[in-house]
Amino acid sequence: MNRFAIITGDLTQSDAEAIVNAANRTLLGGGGVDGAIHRAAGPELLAECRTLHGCATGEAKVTRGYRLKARYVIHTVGPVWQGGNAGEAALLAACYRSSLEAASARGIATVDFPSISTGIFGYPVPLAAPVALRAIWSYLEDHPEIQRVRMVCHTEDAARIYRQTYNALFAGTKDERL
Ligand code: AR6
Repeated sequence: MNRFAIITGDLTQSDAEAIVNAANRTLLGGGGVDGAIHRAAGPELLAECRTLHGCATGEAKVTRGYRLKARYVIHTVGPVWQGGNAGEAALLAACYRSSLEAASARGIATVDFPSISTGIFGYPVPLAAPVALRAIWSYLEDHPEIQRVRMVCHTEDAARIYRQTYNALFAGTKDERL
């Protein structure tokens, strides 16, 4: 699939049109990748976020990227891991889907994601990876307007798990649309 890649790096340095922020429901900043994005984007990002009045878990809202290379930030709110029986997988899939829907609606063709919920929110990477990859894959199948999606892992360990999961799920799949 040449419209999707798994890479290791710092999401704040991304050259995609939009990066996705793993935010919380207030959209007013925090630690992890959220803190890094706000530091890199500058205070104008927080000012715009204040106008959005938060975001529900699984949904997404778009702001400009300010001092980032990325023109837009798509803020989504992942589920807090509670053991797996609280609807976490469906909410995590909804984050990826609603972020990509927001990209399509704005004409954004390239999107870079962090591994949503797998830091402070505690979702185990081996359980998050298949949910994330299936959600991205099925969106790309139906939406040719999205030209490139990347999963930007912060560590090699996480990238290895995403790659192994990707190979287990999709090895041998030949679909001209992807
Ligand atoms: N680039 C790419 N990935 C990163 C970066 C970076 N610069 N920094 C961290 N990660 P987290 P969550 C990875 O904790 O679990 C915030 O306080 C990190 O290794 O950022 O969804 C929010 O305000 C992990 O794999 O997000 C919320 O309150 C992944 O990003 C809460 O944390 C997600 O980790 C959200 O928690």
